[in-house]
Amino acid sequence: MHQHAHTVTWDSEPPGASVENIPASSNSSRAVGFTVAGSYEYHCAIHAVMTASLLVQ
Ligand SMILES: [Cu+2]
Repeated sequence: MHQHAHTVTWDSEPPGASVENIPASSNSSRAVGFTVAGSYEYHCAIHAVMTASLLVQ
């Protein structure tokens, strides 16, 4: 089986938020609590084309 490692590396977070980056890992899950509303942008540090945003309301 072939597993790819990825990261969650934040590019921007709402003022007051400080969610930690998630280091390279594969086939894993993580529970993250978001307590500050707003838009969070992130990418994978290994694969620059992997970008996403997350809206906390
Ligand atoms: Cu990746």
